[in-house]
Amino acid sequence: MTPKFAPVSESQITRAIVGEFAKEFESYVETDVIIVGGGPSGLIAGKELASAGVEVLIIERNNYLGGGFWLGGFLMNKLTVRSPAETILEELGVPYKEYNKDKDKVAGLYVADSSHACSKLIAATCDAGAKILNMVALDDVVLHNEKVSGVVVNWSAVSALPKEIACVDPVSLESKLVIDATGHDASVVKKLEERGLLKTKGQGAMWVERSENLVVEHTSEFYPGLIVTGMAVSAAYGLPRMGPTFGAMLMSGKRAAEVVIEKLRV
Ligand code: 48F
Repeated sequence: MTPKFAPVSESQITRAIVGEFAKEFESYVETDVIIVGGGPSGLIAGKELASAGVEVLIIERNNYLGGGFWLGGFLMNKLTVRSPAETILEELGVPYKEYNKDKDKVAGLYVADSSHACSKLIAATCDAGAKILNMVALDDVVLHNEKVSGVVVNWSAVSALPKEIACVDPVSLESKLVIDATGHDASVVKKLEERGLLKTKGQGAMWVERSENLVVEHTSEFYPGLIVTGMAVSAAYGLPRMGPTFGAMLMSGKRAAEVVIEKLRV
């Protein structure tokens, strides 16, 4: 049988979008935590925080969430994690298998379908209650008394245009804490470096065996009010890169959420 759709007009659809967006946006103009970057580390930090009852807004410059998690590497949609990070795939309900250890004499290397893993992670973050503002790019930080207290943002489309064509002032969103989850760019950290407030070391060369532990260990408050997670940790502290394996991204996101929860308690 052909379905009979509800009788709704064009203007009612527009009002529903504008009204609901404006209401939600207004409620997140001041929030507990803003996460800049919706890749694996930012998403899992958002999921953990929202599950713990923290108000959290994720800002993502693309229209899609997931960052580098959509592909394992080299345009191939199989991703890897090293033990013990398969426990997070388990938690998310992502099917995975141990890589052929007999042939390659390797133990504790797991492979999953990246589309499946990324969709499950996005869904878990949204289900937990994190709010998403996509197509929005970081323009600057809000800095009060030498503490990061929010972000300045603009629509990605505006940020991408030359200033002489799109001379549009951004807006500010305030939060108790900000997480830089922008990956290799460490975009939030760089805004502080541009002002001479800190010095980053820049990402080190590839060394997977060292990098994953170091990234999780160094997930911390890098500047008052600003926590770094994922590859932003590597860029901030000058740690080796790890290439196409994602265990440390997931574990660093969880660690970032723990750091935030400890700080919010104080
Ligand atoms: O790059 P990305 O996936 O960062 P991550 O969570 O994970 C890194 C891995 O994907 C991989 C790796 C290790 O496995 O080397 O690269 O650290 O996700 C970063 C997200 O931040 C967004 C960007 O579009 C992406 O979705 N982003 C970056 N800069 C900005 C931003 C910005 N200025 N404003 C808003 N979003």
